[in-house]
Amino acid sequence: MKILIINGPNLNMLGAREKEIYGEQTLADMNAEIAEFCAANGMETVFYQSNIEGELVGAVQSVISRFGADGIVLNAGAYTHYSHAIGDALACVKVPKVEVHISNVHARENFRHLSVLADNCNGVICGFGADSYKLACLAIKHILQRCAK
Ligand code: CA2
Repeated sequence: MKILIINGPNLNMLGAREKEIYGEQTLADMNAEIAEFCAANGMETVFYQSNIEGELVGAVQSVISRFGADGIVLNAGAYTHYSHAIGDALACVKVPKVEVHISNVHARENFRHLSVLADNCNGVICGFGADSYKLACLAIKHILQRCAK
């Protein structure tokens, strides 16, 4: 079981600034922690990050053909709040998908309360830092195991 973990714009800057919101870890540190957790829980991981909307659309579309993955954990960053292109891409792929956020978007500015991606995902997890991604991977594992029965 392999999970594709996609990070969107500016998440390559983790650990460099806004540490009070997003924490001290770099993206590489966070990915290593997620990979270790997933391996201990019987999941492989593959990571992708882009600042470009079209590249994120491409990654979602090619979850199976390019990444050979069975599910998607997606932090689309600010695109979460307005990218119907990414929303449409999610609607087209028939693998389990979980939207995640490091911060609790509902405790922040109003524009962060809206997700145009969530209705094309199985669920949303936010506010738990790197643990948001780990919980999302567990959720995908549960969905896939339920479907296999
Ligand atoms: O909380 C999250 O994970 C977000 O998806 C992060 C996005 C934000 O636009 C969403 O509303 C919530 C922003 C990512 C910016 O990441 C930075 C990290 C370090 C330094 C600067 C930006």
